Amino acid sequence: MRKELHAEPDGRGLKVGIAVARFNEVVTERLLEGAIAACCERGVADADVIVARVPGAFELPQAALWLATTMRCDAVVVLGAVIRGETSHYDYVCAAASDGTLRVGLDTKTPIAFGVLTCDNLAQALARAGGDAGNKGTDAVLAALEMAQLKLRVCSVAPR
Ligand code: INI
Repeated sequence: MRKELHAEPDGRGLKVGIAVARFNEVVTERLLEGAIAACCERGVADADVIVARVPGAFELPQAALWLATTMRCDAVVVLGAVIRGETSHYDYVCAAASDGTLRVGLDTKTPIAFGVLTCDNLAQALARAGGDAGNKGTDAVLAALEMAQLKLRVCSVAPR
C-alpha cells in the first residue's frame, strides 16, 4: 500500500540552532526576531534555542556545521542578508552561503533551512524581514521544524 509521509512544524522536544550574520544587522536582527518568535510559537523550549552570531553570510555554513555536529541541534536555520553592490562580491557571498548551507545539511543529515535574503537593495530586504513580504526568518524556522519532524517519520519507516 502506498505510504505518504508528511509532517507539521512542531518544535516540541527539539533543539534548534540559529546562525545569524551581523552584516546588514538592521535586517538580520528582524529575521532573528521572526525566527525566535516562530520557535516559541511552535513549542521549542527557550533553553533549546541556540543563537550563534557570525560576521557575514559567508561564515554561516561553518557555524551551521558546528550547531549541527558539536551542539547536536535537531534543526538549524541560517539567517543573513546579502545586498547587491557594484562588484561581483555579492555573487560569491550568495553562492558560498547557499552551496555551503546545502552541503552541511546533506553531509550531517541535519535539517537546515536557508533564511538568507539575496536582494538588490535594502528596501527589498526590509520588506522580507517583517515588512510587507513577511518574515523569511519565521518561514525558515517553519521549514526546518517540518523537515525535522519529517526526518523522524521517514527514519522510523522500517526498511524492507
Ligand atoms: N556579508 C553579508 O552577510 N551580506 C553582504 O551584503 C555582504 N557584502 O555585501 O559584502 C557580506 N560580506 C561579508 C562576507 O559575508 C564575509 O563576512 C567577509 O567576506 C569575510 O569572510
